[in-house]
Amino acid sequence: MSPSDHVQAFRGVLGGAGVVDDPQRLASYATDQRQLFTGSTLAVLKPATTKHVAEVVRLAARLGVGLVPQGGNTSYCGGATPDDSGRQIIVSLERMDTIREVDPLSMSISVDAGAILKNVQDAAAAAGLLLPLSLGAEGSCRIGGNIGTNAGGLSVVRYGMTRDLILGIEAILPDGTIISDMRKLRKNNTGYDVKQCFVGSEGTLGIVTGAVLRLAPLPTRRATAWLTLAKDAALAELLALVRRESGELLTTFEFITAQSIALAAGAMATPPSVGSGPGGAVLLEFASSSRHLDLDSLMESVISEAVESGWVEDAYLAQSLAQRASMWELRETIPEGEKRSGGSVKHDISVPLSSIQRFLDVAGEQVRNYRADLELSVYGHVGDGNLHYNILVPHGTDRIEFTRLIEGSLSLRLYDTAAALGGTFSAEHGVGRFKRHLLEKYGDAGCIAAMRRIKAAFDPADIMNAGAVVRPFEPESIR
Ligand code: FAD
Ligand code: 2HG
Ligand code: ZN
Repeated sequence: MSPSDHVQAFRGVLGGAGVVDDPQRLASYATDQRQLFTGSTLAVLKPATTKHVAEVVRLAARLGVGLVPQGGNTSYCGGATPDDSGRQIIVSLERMDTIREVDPLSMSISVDAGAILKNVQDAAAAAGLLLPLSLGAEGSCRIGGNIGTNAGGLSVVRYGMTRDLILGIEAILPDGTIISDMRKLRKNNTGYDVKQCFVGSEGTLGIVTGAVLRLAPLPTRRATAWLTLAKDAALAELLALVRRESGELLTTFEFITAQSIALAAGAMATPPSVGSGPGGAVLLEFASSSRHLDLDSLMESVISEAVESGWVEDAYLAQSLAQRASMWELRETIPEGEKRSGGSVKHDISVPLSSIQRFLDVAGEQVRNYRADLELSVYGHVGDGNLHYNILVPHGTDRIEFTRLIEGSLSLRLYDTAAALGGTFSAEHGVGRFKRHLLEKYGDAGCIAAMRRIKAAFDPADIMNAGAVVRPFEPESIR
């Protein structure tokens, strides 16, 4: 069968509306979000139901065609992008975006995997509940992609990552078998936790078509503060202080350096009312659904203790929703600010909290030694030990060439430092196609062997997102 016969066969399953093969429309689907790589796809398949997905997968298995699941295509490591072989087809879940059910008493929401994260948050909020997953791409990323990458975001310090929010799953295995475990149970110790296999698997084990997510009480009160830090402020110690005093009320502790603040401010329509201290800044938020807690006065007490410690120079407590929104916008606009400045080489590292300062010191020296004029944009979810340690592309330099150069040299030194401190080269963005060699270099050999066995057990014919995360399956390598 020729490639165009393949497309025709999929059209037979999905109808005309379910298959896009106009080359002009394919380009954006076949290019990763950071525009580092464009793969090749014969078509984009857009199933509208779970049954459709199962039929597509069965047909692909029969024809020997590879599939690449795609949600919002906002991920950072090329996991949603096909390779350049021309033998893979993208399956976009964008037509499967129904909110199936909100159950306020079970505190759960059941959705199609193509539902946009923001729409799921809104549906939960309409029922007085919170979907505690929040990230800058929430207006376009989709639940299947969040599950695929085990997305983190801006409130992990309190609620955990996507993995912590999954109660049930519906998914199609690479032979077309439907897993239909959309239960809302918190407790269900009945063998292997199959749904968790899909979390963070980046489309390599099957296609997620639905999920049940855990909800939390919707905060009715928030206290949001912007702390400007003194030079050499002890970040981990400051976080420990805040944690000790605020306990479970702490939802956000985001660290931002002056350079990142300047980049974001430059990309905002209205200039922010807050800025940086010599040691950067922290966006801090407490939230509660209780009407009886006085979060503002708790925040004020925590801040004054932090100021006394000498780590915090100044603090601004948001006095209105508009002020809070402006602080959040400043944080969330950093990736856009980097893009507008010409782009950056990203390092999504994580180290134990006790080693954050050491990482910053050693990495700073490594960058200076490599090339003294390089500029950094460093920020991140320090509450989770996660730093975005990004190196700005110098003005007038080709972004792709610079990225290749840095990733083959300086990046490895930075990852070595993170690894030596017990950290990782990818805290939240995954492995995808771009970081597979890093998993091979830094991953535990036993874990990688286990991953290959899991991949081979789920997908012996290597249909699902071949080439992402782990090396293509070689039978002898798993014996
Ligand atoms: P895609 O990019 O479409 O896919 C991601 C992976 O999941 C791919 O490997 C794909 O094959 C697989 N996949 C997609 N759908 C399915 C499915 N239905 N079944 C099986 N596999 C599937 N990430 C964070 O963790 N924290 C952040 O704070 C954060 N902030 C961001 C801010 C911005 C501005 C941007 C652009 C991105 C940010 N990201 C962040 C990265 C990204 O938004 C997340 O990784 C998100 O979870 C990806 O969702 P998506 O729908 O776009 O997935
Ligand atoms: C964030 O935290 C995202 O804003 C994006 O994870 C990080 O662009 C980046 O480096
Ligand atoms: Zn992040």
